Amino acid sequence: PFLENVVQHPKFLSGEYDTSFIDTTPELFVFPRRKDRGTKMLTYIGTVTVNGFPGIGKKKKPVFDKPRVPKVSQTAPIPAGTKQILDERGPEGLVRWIQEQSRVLLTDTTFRDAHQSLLATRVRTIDLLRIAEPTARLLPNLFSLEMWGGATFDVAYRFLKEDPWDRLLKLRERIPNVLFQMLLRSANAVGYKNYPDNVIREFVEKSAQAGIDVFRIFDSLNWVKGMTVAIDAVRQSGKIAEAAICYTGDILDPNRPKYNLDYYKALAKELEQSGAHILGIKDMAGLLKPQAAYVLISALKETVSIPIHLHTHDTSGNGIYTYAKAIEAGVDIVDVAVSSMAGLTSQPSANTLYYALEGTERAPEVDIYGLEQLARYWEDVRKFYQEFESGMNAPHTEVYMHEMPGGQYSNLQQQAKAVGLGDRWDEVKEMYRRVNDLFGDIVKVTPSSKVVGDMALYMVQNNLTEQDIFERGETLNFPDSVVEFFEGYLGQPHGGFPKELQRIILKGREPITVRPGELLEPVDFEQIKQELYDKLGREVTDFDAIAYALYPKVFLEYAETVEKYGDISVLDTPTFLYGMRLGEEIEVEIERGKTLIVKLVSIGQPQADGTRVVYFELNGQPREVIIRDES
Ligand code: 3PY
Ligand code: ZN
Repeated sequence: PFLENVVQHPKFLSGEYDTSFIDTTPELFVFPRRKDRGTKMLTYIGTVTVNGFPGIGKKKKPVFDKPRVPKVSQTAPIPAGTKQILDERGPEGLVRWIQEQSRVLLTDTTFRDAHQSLLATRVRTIDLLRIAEPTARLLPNLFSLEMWGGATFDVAYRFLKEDPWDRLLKLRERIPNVLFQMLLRSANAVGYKNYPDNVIREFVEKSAQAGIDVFRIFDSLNWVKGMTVAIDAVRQSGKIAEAAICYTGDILDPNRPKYNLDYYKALAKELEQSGAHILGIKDMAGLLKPQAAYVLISALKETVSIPIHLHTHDTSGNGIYTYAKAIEAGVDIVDVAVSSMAGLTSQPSANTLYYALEGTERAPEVDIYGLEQLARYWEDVRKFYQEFESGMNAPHTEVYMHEMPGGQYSNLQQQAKAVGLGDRWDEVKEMYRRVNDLFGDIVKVTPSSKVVGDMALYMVQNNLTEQDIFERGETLNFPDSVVEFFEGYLGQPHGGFPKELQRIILKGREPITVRPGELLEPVDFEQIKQELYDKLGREVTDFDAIAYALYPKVFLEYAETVEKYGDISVLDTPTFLYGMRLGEEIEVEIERGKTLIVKLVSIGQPQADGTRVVYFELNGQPREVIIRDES
């Protein structure tokens, strides 16, 4: 207790006492040394200012306009929405409510897929929180907000150094009225490989408790067997199981019979029988052409009796036309994004769809002025992330050739740059298509799309052709993800694996044909918590334990960063990505009602040991930090 009193004393925490004895006698302390929050934060700002941000490098900080936040009432009650319907009537009641609507319903993906697809998933919690309540007030009639899951989960830890659970909890506080939706990769959870069944159950249970209402569940090979654990877990948690079919190929192309209408009808029926409350059609690359959408939705409406929710990407520029045809065919819900975060590899624009349907029977109930105000905010915030834009600035019909998911495009491009293939991007796209054909024409969506992407990068980097693979495959070291895929650890593709290629890649090892979850040992969460406690020397939450079970290395690196820099999610995005300009002053709200004022005074010359002293003022007091100059 004495030690606790000491270390929690405000003077101790603020560094006013000489605490060097902590360094000299570390054995006295079972917890890590604590630097004060201010110094940690200045160390981060100094580091980014001197060395730049990963993926951006050292760049002069641009001057950005302050984002235009819509002016909404702070006091009027937030209008009720679909969240209240679910809470009051349960999943079946909500499904009946959907079926009673004659208008098309909307899901807004701005908080998840839109930035995953346009900005390499880099949008930070702070920028979501600022617009959260205005969104709740301006768009109370949405069916749902897709705001979590997919790549946002690991990118939060990996690149943004923030906690995705914290994002979920804080958004839930501010948006009490609209259903929260996440993208769940079935047995791959929010990762890139299959996990043990108990990890999936634990993940679903905790996500539901933290605020997720609608789980869009898909399998990257459309393998229903791989989806059942997740569907059952969601049903048990009392939430909405939206089981999705990933759309690939072209049902109207007679030369592409592998994924024809019968294939989709059979899958839809199977998912309905597996317990889906809603059938999702996940057109992750934007391959569903308008006429095909009409044919597909019409056929599925006759095949199943649950609502149908359509998701597409606007890469080709045909998105609104596809939605118009799907809506004509009776689709219940479609996915859109706020206009300034829509189009191209993102979802079609909500604002555009509003005007396309204005005055028709199925026009969505949405306040266009609210949408326009939100669009202004996102127009401003998007600029913060300009370094992560893919460079695509016009419709890209080439997607019908390479079939790359919208959410993968900007990420794979970053990956290509990182391995020195930035100037061979066209070749990578072409190779992506060739790898798909080599693999027997598979569904390409995370993580199967990552397998195709990894193989394409590998082949371009090593100047390999298909022929080389067959002739010299025995001597090649294929990427891990490719080997795992052919081992059967992502499940079984429709029509099976190409046998000869599988033999070459596995170098004689036997693949599995059962559900990987049947072979994987359950994770012992108590043991994980103990392990983490020992490593981190702090209380470990259930959320931490799940994250660690999903990606141990990424989570530990995140925890280390937080230990070093403190909670840097509170920094404004320009400062987080670019550091500070000389003489600049910023305000950082480190907790509600507690603000630090930081000024960058000067940066010292490099010293003999490769460090620089960076001089700040913190709340008017001079502070210096020593930063290693990596340049
Ligand atoms: C994801 O799994 O993250 C996707 O967005 C797939 O489309
Ligand atoms: Zn998508």
